[in-house]
Amino acid sequence: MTSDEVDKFQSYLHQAKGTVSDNMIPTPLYSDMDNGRNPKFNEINVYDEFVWMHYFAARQNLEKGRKTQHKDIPSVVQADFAHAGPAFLTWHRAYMLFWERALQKISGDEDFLISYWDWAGEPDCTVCNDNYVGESDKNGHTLTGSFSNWRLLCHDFEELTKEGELCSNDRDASTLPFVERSPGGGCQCFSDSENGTGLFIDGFSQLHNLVHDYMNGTIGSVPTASSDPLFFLHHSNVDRIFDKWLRRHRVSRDEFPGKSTPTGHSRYSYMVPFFPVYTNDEFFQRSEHFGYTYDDIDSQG
Ligand SMILES: [Cu+2]
Repeated sequence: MTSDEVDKFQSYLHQAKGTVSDNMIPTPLYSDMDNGRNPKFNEINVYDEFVWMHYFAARQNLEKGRKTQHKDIPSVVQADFAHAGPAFLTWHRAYMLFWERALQKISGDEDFLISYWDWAGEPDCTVCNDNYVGESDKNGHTLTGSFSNWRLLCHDFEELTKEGELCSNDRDASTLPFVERSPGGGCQCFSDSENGTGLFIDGFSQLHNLVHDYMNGTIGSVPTASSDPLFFLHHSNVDRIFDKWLRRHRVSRDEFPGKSTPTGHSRYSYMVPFFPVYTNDEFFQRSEHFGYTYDDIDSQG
């Protein structure tokens, strides 16, 4: 990134954090709104709206054994619409495009594009400095630089899920923890088991997971990950690799699996919770279809 691009990246993120979104988020679950008769929603800033969407897609949306008032709906599956299945790639692509569009809109800069951090062969988090996304403070794991006072939503998502409650932004912001990161510290990068992050699935998206886990902090746990701005530089690179793969193997959208997938991950599933709605296969196409490309990519990948 040129210094001008870095300045824009930082300043647009701050604008997003300081701009109220046109959308609202629910504070309790639908069932706690008298099944819709007593709607409860909160305003949210544009940045946190995206944090919340990532959390919401990954929470256990349909809990096992959860009672439903509709006897004809026996849904008792746990669903992560965005991870641990083929929709991982398409969901995150849609998410990044929605996010990029949102930043273009609030900044008025229609030419703004998200940059990627190509971590292949990197010795450490080379973008973890004040020019980009801050480094970890010497006194702890919190960040230096312009994101040092950023706080995260949904840090207590586990307790909330156990209680059958939804994470929302209805708490006093000053009580929320700061975004943390400590690259390389406490890394269990070569663990292949479920370790509470929900990121590990044998043989699947391992490189992507290792980067999350290596950062040792907010970005290492799915429901909070995108509170760290590094998330977007990382996922832009994941999208770049996805695009190279689509080109190199001449993959067509018809090849997106239609059966035997986890809930939300089949070809014609709508990606939750985006609106307007899109199916997975619509985003299983080369990036040029969506009007963008990468600087080191050609028709062969
Ligand atoms: Cu994710």
